[in-house]
Amino acid sequence: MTPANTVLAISGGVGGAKLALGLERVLPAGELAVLVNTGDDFTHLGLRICPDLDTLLYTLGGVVHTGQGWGRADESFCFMDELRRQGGPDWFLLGDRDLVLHVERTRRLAAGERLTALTAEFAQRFGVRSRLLPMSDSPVATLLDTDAGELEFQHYFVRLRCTPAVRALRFAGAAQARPTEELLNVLHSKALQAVILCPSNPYLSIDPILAIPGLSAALRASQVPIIAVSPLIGGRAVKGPTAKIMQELGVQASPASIAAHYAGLIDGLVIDHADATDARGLSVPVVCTDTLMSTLADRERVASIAVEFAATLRARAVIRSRA
Ligand code: FO1
Repeated sequence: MTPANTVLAISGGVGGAKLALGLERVLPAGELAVLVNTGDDFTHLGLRICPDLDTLLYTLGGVVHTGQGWGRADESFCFMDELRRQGGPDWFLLGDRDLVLHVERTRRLAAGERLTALTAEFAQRFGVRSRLLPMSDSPVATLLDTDAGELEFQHYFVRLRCTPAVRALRFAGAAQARPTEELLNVLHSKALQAVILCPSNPYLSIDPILAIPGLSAALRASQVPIIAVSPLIGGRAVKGPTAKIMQELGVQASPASIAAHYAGLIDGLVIDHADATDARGLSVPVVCTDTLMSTLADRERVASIAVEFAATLRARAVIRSRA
């Protein structure tokens, strides 16, 4: 059953998790569901690793390394030290505690369990009050066509530190992937009040989700406001390669480009004051605020603004005709 007044946040990793935490704290308990990108997932050292799901688990579970925004706060690296000593691949850091999730997930997936079901169980064990919903139970892989050849996401993002220039992206497996029953129940529920696209990278983190046909269609058919929080501040990304990728794809890093990217999907856009002058004449209603989420108070404030914005659009019945 979908609890009354559910808000669905759509998130990638670090940036999205910050807003998701704010939303969890300003909404009544149990009223947040988070739809999470799994296009970053990969198999490494024989382990199935789901970085964005784990970032959400750790952030909402209160155990995240706050400086990094991913991984665990109270972590040790005996496994990595030994792996390095044995000449194993050491470019992707796996902490000893973090490793447990990857080992357990790999074992349980191999035994036939669904990613959604085991994520729900992990979330419960971490004391997470919100529902974490992977975008699909079947694997989807974000692949980047770059000037260094085609790269799997983590090789581009972590091993090569986003240095290669991106020419195009594709999401292998997305066309065959199906949204889960749990996610469709939320999207079809009368209890759903709003959908909030977190300030995650539209190309790397949100597009893989929208590439799943049944999911994109269900979102577009929903009769609740869909708003996005822009990942840009003054034409730059707070963290990560959003602005760099936009430039490489020949798109100006501006609110207008974010609105155009989500055209036909969103009903409103939250942008930073620093981008206010670039926001004139946008095709959707805009709310300007300070979107930098350094502190917990910032996260709660941006979350409240997003929830109130969606409520205003709902009251005014501003639901765009979605393509
Ligand atoms: N990000 C890094 O920049 N370096 C790492 O070594 C690294 C390891 C890692 C291990 C587990 C995990 O769940 C996430 C990890 N991340 C690491 C973060 C992650 O790969 C990216 O931030 C996301 O995929 C982008 O959202």
